[in-house]
Amino acid sequence: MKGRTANLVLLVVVPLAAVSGLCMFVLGGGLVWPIAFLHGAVGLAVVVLVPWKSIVVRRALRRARRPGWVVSLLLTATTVVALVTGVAHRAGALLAAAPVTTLQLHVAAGVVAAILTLLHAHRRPVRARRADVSRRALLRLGLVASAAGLLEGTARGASAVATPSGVRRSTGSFELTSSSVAAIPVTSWLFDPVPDLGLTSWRLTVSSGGTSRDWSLEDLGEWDDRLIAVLDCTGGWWTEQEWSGVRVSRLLPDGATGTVKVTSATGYHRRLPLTDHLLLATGIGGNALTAGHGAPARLVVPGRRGYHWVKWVVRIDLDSHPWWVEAPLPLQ
Ligand code: HEM
Ligand code: HEM
Ligand SMILES: Nc1nc2c(c(=O)[nH]1)N[C@H]1C(S)=C(S)[C@@H](COP(=O)(O)O)O[C@H]1N2
Ligand SMILES: [Mo]
Repeated sequence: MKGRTANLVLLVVVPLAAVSGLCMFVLGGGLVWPIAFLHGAVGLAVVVLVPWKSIVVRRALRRARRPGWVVSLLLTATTVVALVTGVAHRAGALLAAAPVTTLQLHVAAGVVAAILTLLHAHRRPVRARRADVSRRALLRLGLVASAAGLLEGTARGASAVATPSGVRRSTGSFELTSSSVAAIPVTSWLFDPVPDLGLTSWRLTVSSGGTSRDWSLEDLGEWDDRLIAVLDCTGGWWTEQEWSGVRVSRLLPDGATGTVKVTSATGYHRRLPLTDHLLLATGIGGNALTAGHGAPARLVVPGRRGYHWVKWVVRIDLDSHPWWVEAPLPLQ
């Protein structure tokens, strides 16, 4: 393979790593493992390409510095951070209690690396030629893909041996080492701070079909629905807890269908189909929720990643909009 082919392959590989990584977040569970395998293989393909890419870099370093070298430098740094943190997370270095987990650092570095790859390729354009799709070139590409798949398979095999079964989910998340409620990190998707909500003045507004009703925390105390469900944060950890509160369907007209937009006091919101077994939780593990974990009430969405589990809920709107009218991932 020539240096320019390595550049072209990297142009596909780094953005594809970011896209597949984000797909894992959106899928949330179940059949996520093929995407996880693809993601790991595509990420590790960057390592496989190092010998060829280093020819390009060495050639460039022999020449005078060109505008755009800062982008090249930052791209190299963020790619290395994404690779090291990806492998470290896989090896079990979770850092669940730290201000940022290994995987959060990984995602941040990965997103920036994908953007910088496009910028760098714009600054150092490489045009595809007909010879790039020759039989030999495709054979080499196949070898790179096989080597990457083999690396990912080995990494998976090694972590399956090193990790007791059941600790890792198909999303790649690890179970928190303690199952006590106190050990659950207080997490925000991006920037949401814990709001200061009074328990007695708090009201939940539920609207459907032009009518709306307010519920106080005391009103909701009429029910004690319980649900054991796994909170799986995209920070790379999960925990199974017993959540208590009221099933969302109880607050809606009988036989309601469609989707609900669930809104937090902070403005954070998610839209979910009523076919999900939504619980509006006021308690966890037999105790009232703490402010950090969403008091007075937070959503529990079995089978979906943590970013759907809206905390500090103040509004639920039922309508017939499809669930996908909102961004696939929150922007707040
Ligand atoms: C992980 C991805 C990548 C990393 C870490 C990376 C890193 C680098 C570095 C450090 C240099 C030398 C410094 C410089 O010229 O500014 C360089 C040069 C270069 N890169 Fe990349 N690069 C990546 C992906 C790409 C892609 C996707 C393309 C284009 C499709 C590309 C095309 C080039 C070209 C044409 C040169 C200059 C070669 C020369 O001047 O002879 N690179 N890259
Ligand atoms: C939007 C950005 C990204 C997201 C959301 C993301 C997400 C993830 C997740 C969830 C894992 C754990 C998978 C598992 O344990 O099964 C992971 C691992 C990994 N990621 Fe990413 N990632 C992103 C970007 C990147 C990029 C850009 C690269 C490469 C430059 C990369 C390379 C890796 C590697 C090498 C692993 C470890 C695979 C292994 O050990 O087998 N990721 N990533
Ligand atoms: N309002 C609001 N709710 C939110 C978030 C947020 O940032 N704002 N973060 C979500 C994310 S990413 C996760 S993993 C869970 C974390 O719940 P915990 O803090 O109880 O662990 O809350 C979710 N609910
Ligand atoms: Mo999360």
